[in-house]
Amino acid sequence: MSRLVIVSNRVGPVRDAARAGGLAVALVDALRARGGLWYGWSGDTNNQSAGVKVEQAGALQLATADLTEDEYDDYYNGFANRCLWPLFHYRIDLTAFDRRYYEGYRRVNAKFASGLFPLLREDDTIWVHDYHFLAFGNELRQMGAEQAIGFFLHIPFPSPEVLATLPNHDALVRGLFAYDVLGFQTSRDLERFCDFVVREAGGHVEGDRVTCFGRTIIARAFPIGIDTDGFAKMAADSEDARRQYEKAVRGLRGRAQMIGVDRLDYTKGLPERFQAFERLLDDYPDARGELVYLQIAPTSRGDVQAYREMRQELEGLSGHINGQYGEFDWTPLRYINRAFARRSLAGLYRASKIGLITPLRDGMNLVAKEYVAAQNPENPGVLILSRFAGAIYQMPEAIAVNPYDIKEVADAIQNARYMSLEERKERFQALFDGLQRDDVAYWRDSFLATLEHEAPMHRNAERPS
Ligand code: ADQ
Repeated sequence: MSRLVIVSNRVGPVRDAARAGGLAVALVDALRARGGLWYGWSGDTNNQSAGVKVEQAGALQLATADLTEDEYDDYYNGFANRCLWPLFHYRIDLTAFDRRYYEGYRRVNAKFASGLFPLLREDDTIWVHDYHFLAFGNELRQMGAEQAIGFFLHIPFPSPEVLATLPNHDALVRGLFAYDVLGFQTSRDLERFCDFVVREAGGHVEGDRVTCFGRTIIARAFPIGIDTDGFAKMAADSEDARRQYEKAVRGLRGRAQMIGVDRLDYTKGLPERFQAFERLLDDYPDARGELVYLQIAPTSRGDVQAYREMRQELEGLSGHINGQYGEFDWTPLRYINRAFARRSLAGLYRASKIGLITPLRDGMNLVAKEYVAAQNPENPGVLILSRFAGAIYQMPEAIAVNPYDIKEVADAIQNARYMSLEERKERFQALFDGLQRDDVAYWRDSFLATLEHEAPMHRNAERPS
């Protein structure tokens, strides 16, 4: 079996199991099983070029490189997080169309590719992740890399009209054709990509073979999953989860809890969610004193302006709701601005009768899946899920809502509060079965099987005999 090389903006966490999410664990498992290399940014900025640092972590190697301050500003904060992230989530209003950012992005993709190139072996399989590295494969090819290279996009692929607002969209899409396999979260993302290729770039599509710019590649949807059995077991059996569960239930004193867990990000629809909760308390007075909404949202990307503004807005809204509706013995909204260990989260999910996950746009959303996996099958909670999260395609038994429609979300919460045990169990079982079938190992293995077994045959067939 060939060596696996994973490329992503951040490496790991590899050693810290409490912090590592299902995705990191699944990738580390694959790297360990076959001996592999994980390559990306060290997380540090440094103006003296230190090159690539390689360290051994058991059976796998970690290779990291620093960014300079300018690279950090232009590539990471600039093009990745102030341009691609908002644009791919349909927030043209927040997108900074600054050519300097794009230049920085190209430079960093090239720098990282030239850092990896000398470490590569002839028969490596290379798997590149996410929007930070759209141009990485093309840079490697320019250096002469002939290995199988796949790419997976964790965020949505936007519609052609939205993507076309980006000045350098043609070069970015052209760069994607350097990969052998492109993976998207949902069939809708895949459709939008194909639409772009056909309408804007004059390419054509036959099944999952997409031809453009003189190359044919495989493009397919590979919806990402979680370690369903592991998460369910952790929620039910781990000491930390149980302790957190018991603490939460004690604190609730017979009240029901509704939970939301998100990175603090404008794509997650948090202000709208707070407003929907307020609307619930307005329209359904029986919820007052009876329901506690716990929102966990640790700060992310705090040095980008839009994130700081949203944080202020949320503090204002939560203060308003608690001031308006709170009683001396009931705080309606608990808004906590920090990350929790995964085990504690599992206990909190299990202690919550409702999971409220209403992003305005989301590639997949793993929190929705974790919430379901953590439930007690004998008395499961209800998932309310945005119709704009990729997860909705795999989780049709959730209550689907339009996160912009505050009244609809308020009604869905009320509906969830009174859902019968029988209906809750039915929905839970269907959701859980789906999560068990399409878990993170399935996602990883199906992507790699396509890259390693289908793409080479297809590349050979393309070569003139
Ligand atoms: P994210 O936007 O980060 O990921 P999501 O999938 O919801 O979104 O969460 C990723 C992980 O972060 C989950 O495992 C979750 O438990 C953890 N997390 C979130 N908030 C936390 C908190 N307060 N404390 C501790 N852990 C927390 C991107 C895309 C998603 C896509 C994933 C994976 O934006 O759409 O699902 O990648 O492909």
